Amino acid sequence: MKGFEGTIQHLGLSLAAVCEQAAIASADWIGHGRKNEADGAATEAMRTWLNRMPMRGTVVIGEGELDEAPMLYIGETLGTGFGPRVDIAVDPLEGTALVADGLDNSLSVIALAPEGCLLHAPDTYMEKLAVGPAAVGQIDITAPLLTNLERTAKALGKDMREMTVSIQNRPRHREAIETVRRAGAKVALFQEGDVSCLIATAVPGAVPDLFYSIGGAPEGVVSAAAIRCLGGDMQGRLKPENAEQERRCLLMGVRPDQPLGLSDFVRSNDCLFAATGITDSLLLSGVRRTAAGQWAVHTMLGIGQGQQVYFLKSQKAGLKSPSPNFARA
Ligand code: VTB
Repeated sequence: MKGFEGTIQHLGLSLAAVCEQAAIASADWIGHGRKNEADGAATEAMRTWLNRMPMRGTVVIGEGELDEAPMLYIGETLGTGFGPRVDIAVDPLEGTALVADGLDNSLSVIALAPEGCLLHAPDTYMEKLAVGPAAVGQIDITAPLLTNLERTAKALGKDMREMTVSIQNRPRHREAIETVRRAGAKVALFQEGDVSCLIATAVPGAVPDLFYSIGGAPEGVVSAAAIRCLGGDMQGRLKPENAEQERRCLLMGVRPDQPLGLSDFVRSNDCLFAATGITDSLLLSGVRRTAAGQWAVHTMLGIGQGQQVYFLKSQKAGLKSPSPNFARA
């Protein structure tokens, strides 16, 4: 943790506000079949509002590399230039296809930690396993899924038939799905958006007891910050698909297949996590227009130090998001 000055907890509420603005900006695009426009609106709003925060931030997980010239590229510096030095991981629109198709489970998400404390994850797949606070220390990504399921059930004091495992509905997970069902437990399949499903394992009252899936590595780091704030547990392993991706893993200092724990993803308790629902999900309600013409938004804010987690319902005027331009369709 080099060059870190001051604490970051006081940035919590403004971080939540950044997510809210990104979610509101993309909400006009729900159901219009235009992934890029929805993503662009969320990204632009997130960047504008992050730049107003009193911090010296660097994007370590973003929308791409500098040479691809996206907004919120890896290495971009953000904030007013005064305040703590922080690493920023963003996913302005988690579930672009969901928003384009008007489906549930999309979020706007950010994680923040002191400089040098967030894993620089390459844009490859990652195998992920997560549980809530009652099963901390019970998961092992190198062990068979069945072992993880049995140990989690024991820690939760649940019968196998009461256990639910959240898994993304993909052919690559066929064996995992069969393993869980053969063991007598339930599988809650989801189509897209592993961040909300993974985090839900650590939220009291939410359905999944265990999360297992191979999904995006950047999403894994963002999710880990939330799990850290919630006091749950998570492990992962990068799953590069070719030699070029393997090279990128090594460049970022992570051996492919090296088991990663919560403190590898987020190397400090002093982290922040914020997510605002765009469409409804297990975690949060989506953005709504109120009768008074305001925006009603639902945001989760996690403050790692002290493991404080808030679910905030706010009403705001919001940025005027650009109306969908159907002429360009
Ligand atoms: C994963 C997951 C994301 O997209 O990246 C997934 O982490 C992509 O999976 O949450 P496929 O390559 O199998 O489509 C999301 O579900 C949504 O961005």
